[in-house]
Amino acid sequence: MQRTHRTRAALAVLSFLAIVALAACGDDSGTDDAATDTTAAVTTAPSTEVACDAIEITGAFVRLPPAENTAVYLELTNNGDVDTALIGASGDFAADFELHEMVAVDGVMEMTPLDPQRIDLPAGETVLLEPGGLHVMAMGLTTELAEGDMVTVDLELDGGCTITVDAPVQAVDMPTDESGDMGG
Ligand SMILES: [Cu+2]
Repeated sequence: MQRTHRTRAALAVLSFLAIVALAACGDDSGTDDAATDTTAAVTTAPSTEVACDAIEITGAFVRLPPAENTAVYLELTNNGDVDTALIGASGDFAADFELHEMVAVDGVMEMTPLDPQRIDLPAGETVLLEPGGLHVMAMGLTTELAEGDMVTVDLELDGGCTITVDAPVQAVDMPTDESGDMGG
């Protein structure tokens, strides 16, 4: 599945390049602006697809909910050569999802929504969402979750594609309080 997708993307890139090459050959009458626009449009679409395809997600899990909110943790690796970002999440087990980070407020670590809602995934790098750090907050659970249950989380990447991951519910020893008592 993955491979087919990737192959198709590669073919798309190749055919786009072929079209650009043909256009370039036939275009010697000095319409430079038009040629530049075509090239820009062509490179945008395939590279976005490649960026999403290159994201590898490992170790996803959901914290055993202590309250009506919980957090999703995972590791994202960008195996591609295009920078991208995690810009949102969704799922059917909670009403709202937000990207959160932990920050020190008067010497106490508190979680806060990222502003903007964006976790950069630079090409070739791995970004860890872990207890005490970045996490996907799931607020207003719509399902009672027990240890060992599996939930599905859709991760939205910059460029408009979504990666779906299965995450088991696990009890977590928290280094800090992320119990969701943040008034929202
Ligand atoms: Cu949070």
